[in-house]
Amino acid sequence: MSAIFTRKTLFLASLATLLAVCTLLWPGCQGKTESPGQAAVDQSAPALSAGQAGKMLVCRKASEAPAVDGRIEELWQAADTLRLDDPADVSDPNQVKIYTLWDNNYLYVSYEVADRYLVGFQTERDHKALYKDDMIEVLLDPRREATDLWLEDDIVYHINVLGQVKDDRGTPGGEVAKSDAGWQSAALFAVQYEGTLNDSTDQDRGYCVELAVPWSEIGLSPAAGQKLGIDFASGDAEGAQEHLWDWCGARPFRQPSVYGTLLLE
Ligand SMILES: [Ca+2]
Ligand SMILES: [Ca+2]
Ligand SMILES: [Ca+2]
Ligand SMILES: [Ca+2]
Repeated sequence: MSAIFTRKTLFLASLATLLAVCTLLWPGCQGKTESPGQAAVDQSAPALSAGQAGKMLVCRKASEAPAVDGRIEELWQAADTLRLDDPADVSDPNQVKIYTLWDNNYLYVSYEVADRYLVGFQTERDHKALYKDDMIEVLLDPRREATDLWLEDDIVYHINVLGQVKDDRGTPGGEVAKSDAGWQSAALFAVQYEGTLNDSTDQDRGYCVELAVPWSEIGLSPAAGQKLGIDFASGDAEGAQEHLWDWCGARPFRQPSVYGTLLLE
């Protein structure tokens, strides 16, 4: 009995190791292996205002417009990247890689998320519980006012694994609790996932999100040297458990005073 148990234990341990390695090496929605991303704190950047935490990510100009189809094509490899892995002390934290690009029409952001257990329920736009699904967030303070107010120009896009969005923006009073989900973005987005949703009996691979925000939506005319206040976040649902984390440590996330900077090059 114990020998059988030992063989079974060894088999399960080997299987777990193999799956862990597969997860680590998952090349995402692009069909090829790639090198890991890099942290994006630019030490050579000019001093930022007190409200800016000093985190910076360079956003390079796209050689051509990516197809917003949830697949990270070759041209994204020109982007500087940011790792935003789940910091929670769990056995298999989600591994998240973020890319940004821009052209004259859009700001592009993509997320590549390795997630062993895919969870998603909300198919209704602006559903209040969408953040409880596996999902990503992009939070923008376009004018870099860097205040604790969530004002009319401040926008957050939540996009879940099912490809649904909760998009909302601040109000003149700046109260976080009054963020206006009735506002509807014209951004383009798409999601592809690999695995089985809401089924914990197997091991999933993850999902990819592509988002294209029209410059007209955030009131900016893009040019090299342009800076935006930005935060990136992600949420991992794992059965009854759920983790939310972000790049800048903003609490609540709708707190532009601690956002980092996206610098167009
Ligand atoms: Ca694409
Ligand atoms: Ca998950
Ligand atoms: Ca909305
Ligand atoms: Ca599954």
